[in-house]
Amino acid sequence: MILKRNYVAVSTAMFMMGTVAGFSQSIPSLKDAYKKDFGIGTCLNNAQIEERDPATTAFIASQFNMATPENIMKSALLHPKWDTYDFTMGDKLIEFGKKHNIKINGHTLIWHSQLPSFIRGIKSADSIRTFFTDHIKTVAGHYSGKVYSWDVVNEALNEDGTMRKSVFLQYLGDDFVTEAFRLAQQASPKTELYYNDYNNEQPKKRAGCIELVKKIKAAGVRIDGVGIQGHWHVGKVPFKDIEESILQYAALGVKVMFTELDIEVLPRNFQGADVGQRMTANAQSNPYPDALPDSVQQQLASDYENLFKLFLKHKDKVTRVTFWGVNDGDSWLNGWPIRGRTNYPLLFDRKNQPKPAFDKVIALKK
Ligand code: 9MR
Repeated sequence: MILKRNYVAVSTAMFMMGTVAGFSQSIPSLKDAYKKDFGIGTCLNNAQIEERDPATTAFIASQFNMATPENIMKSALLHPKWDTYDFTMGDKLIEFGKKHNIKINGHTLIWHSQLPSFIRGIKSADSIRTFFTDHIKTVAGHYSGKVYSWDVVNEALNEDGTMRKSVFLQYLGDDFVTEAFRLAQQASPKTELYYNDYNNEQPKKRAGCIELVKKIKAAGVRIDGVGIQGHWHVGKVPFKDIEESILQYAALGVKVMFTELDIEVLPRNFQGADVGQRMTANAQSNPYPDALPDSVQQQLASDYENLFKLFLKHKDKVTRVTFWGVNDGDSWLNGWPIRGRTNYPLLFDRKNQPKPAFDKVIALKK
């Protein structure tokens, strides 16, 4: 499979012929360009894991050396009933990784969202503890030696750095984070273990995150890294906070990674990735249904360029950069916080063609 950059040629007929149209030039590989610096990852959805489109599979294998399941390893999907686990899709992902030389980051063992529906009926601490313990032991045990790493706990913090009021906090108290790492370590001793959150480059949330890491370590439990999700906004990427966070997390002796990178280009009145938050559509909420205006495209390119400059500056501390989607068409941001928008947050367009942002990121390595 030869991966080519397409230059749209003269006639619509030729355009319709896709890769045959016009002339073409090879697309450089992100993972190869950055192979001495840090891993380059993407999240993967069901169609991609099942290799429904061979060209997409080849494209993924050419660009990425790490992957995170976008949804299939969340507890609602892996653990649909109290005593039933379904590893079908997760096992397919493991095979995908082996076949294409892609390391898998399990996502995620303990998260307040996308929980199995039976959790809502549970009203006792004992039962929540049984669920929590069995889930981690069974899932981390099943994938022990198969996944490279786990996001053990996801999004346990509020914006002010306090602990989020989740079902786990409510019934198990704030030691649940340490306990999750302890159980994961027992079930999967050779797997790297991470805490993952959004906005944890912001000073208050970062302070809470630092306390969590210290607490886990003080209990003699292993934590290998902190994931900063990196759901940012065009023209407003918080470079200073990001750099400060890389330094402060690394000073704790943990790896730092950017785990769900995308840059929002559409109007939104809040920052972050709280899936519970929604906005109402209005006449201005989907301003670019056909194409991204050049000025925004250039700002996006410059933001990505500056981000990767920063990642490279701290490549001794940053171990992975994972995009939350292969191309703009895959991104969850087309459906959140308003459904049915046309978003452009990634490096590849809807046809897997490189955008100016990709060219800037590659140019840093030339
Ligand atoms: O991209 C995921 C989307 O398909 C799901 O509908 C959503 C549901 O909760 O989760 C999205 O992924 C989230 C990730 O697992 C954790 N951080 C925030 C991500 C974006 O919401």
